[in-house]
Amino acid sequence: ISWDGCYFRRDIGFRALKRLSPPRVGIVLGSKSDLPVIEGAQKTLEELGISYEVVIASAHRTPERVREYAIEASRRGLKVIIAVAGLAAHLPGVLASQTELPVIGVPVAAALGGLDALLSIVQMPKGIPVATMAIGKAGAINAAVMAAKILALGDPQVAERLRRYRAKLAEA
Ligand code: RP5
Repeated sequence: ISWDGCYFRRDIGFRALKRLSPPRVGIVLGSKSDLPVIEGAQKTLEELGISYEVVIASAHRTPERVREYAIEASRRGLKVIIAVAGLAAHLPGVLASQTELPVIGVPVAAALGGLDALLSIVQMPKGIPVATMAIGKAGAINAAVMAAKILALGDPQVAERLRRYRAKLAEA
């Protein structure tokens, strides 16, 4: 499996991503049906000038793909993984168990209002954390902001863009 290039984006049929440099954030979705949840997150990352990729890999339907992605993520230059899933949402935890990168989990409301996914993601055993966001679109946007905050620790440009982003929120 090659994770580089446009293969998965073409597969998804998603609009062209602003990706001038190698991705620093990897957004992994448990299903194509999760795509609408991350639109705001994508816009936020673009506004903050953070390169990202979108990949579909399911902890249950394509576990080998998830494993390969987690194992290769750091070597490929990714700094943060955002994992988005609904129902028995094992994806963020399974990724976190196989990479040293920080994993941010976003529960999707596919059933039970998303409470099932929230609890699946947040209740990690000690030693393997997943930074768990709110359910749905707001959580996905916050995942993008959280990823930016992590990157900002070593990137003054991202820190400055985040400062402006927050000023804009206050203004609004
Ligand atoms: C999860 O189950 C996905 O993350 C999605 O939120 C939910 C439903 O998936 P589909 O049946 O729509 O593929 O794996």
